Amino acid sequence: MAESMIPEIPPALSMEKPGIDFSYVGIDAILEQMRRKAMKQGFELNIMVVGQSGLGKSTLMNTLFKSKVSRKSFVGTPEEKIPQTIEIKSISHDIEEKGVRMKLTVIDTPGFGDQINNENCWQPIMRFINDQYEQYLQEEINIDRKKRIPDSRVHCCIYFIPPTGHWPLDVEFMRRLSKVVNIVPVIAKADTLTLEERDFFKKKIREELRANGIDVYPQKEFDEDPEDRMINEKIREMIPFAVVGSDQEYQVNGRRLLGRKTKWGTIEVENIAHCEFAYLRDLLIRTHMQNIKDITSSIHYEMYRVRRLNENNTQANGLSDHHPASHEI
Ligand SMILES: Nc1nc2c(ncn2[C@@H]2O[C@H](COP(=O)(O)OP(=O)(O)OP(=O)(O)O)[C@@H](O)[C@H]2O)c(=O)[nH]1
Ligand SMILES: [Mg+2]
Repeated sequence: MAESMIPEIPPALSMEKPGIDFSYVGIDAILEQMRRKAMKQGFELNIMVVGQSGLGKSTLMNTLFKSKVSRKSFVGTPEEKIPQTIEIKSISHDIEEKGVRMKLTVIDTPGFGDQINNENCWQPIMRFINDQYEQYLQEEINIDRKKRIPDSRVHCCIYFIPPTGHWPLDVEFMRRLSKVVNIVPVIAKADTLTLEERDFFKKKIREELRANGIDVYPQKEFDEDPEDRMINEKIREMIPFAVVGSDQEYQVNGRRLLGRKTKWGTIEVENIAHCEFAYLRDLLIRTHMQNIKDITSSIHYEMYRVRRLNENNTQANGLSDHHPASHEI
């Protein structure tokens, strides 16, 4: 009876196999185990879009869903006009490719800049980001802790800079955001700039980010080794990505592609000769997804957790009666 429960030794592990290499330990088999575990669990990535009103945040979000990332799984009505965003809204798509599952969530936020007083326009967004950390924290400290905590933390925030030049408000917003979340700045509606203007503006923004101590993703201090540094240095030289968004498909030379049709031709959104949307998408989804999530977890979330712990200690010592909101920085 008991014997029948012993699993059969697969041929690869059988000692009787002729010509077996006894010096081979088989540590590399861990890779296959990790791969199987990851395939079973799937991946989650939460991206937020932030910026002034009318810069094309919702459009770019749709571009991402409709681009090569998930064109297969896209179901929707392409002709619908995107309305102005009036509340923070999360939209998720399940994507599957070669057996790997991924849940891509985009958090669309209402643009600011419409109000007469835009002073504290970052508050609802900062609150949302911190609320997700708080939810995760509560799940973590729960005695009946779930085997797998649902992760709604914002892994990355795409910050839209107007092509017409940015406001002091944008600098202040990015400065605050960069302390709690990974931010990737983009120049919105880059089709409205000439190539020279684009290059000049990109350089100017990089200088200004540096001058204001705004550390955007990929942050230099988190480069893991020289190889990492080399790759990330190239990205840092390209930031901010000059993007163009569209949810309309056109037929160009027999190919269907996402683009913006003008009198002079079609701007192909996914063509790197036309704009840098594909670089942004590849950074987020193809090359740096795991790293973006690791930094969220080990740096941004960890900082939030420590802050909350300190708040609790202060309260426990009766030093303050301040409610642990942790919302504002
Ligand atoms: N030229 C150009 N127009 C764009 C681009 N992306 C979006 N638009 C247009 O800009 C307008 C506003 O786009 P939305 O995507 O609604 O902008 P939003 O940032 O979500 O606006 P709010 O929801 O008000 O914050 C629409 O008419 C879009 O067609 C772009 O890359 N280039
Ligand atoms: Mg919108």
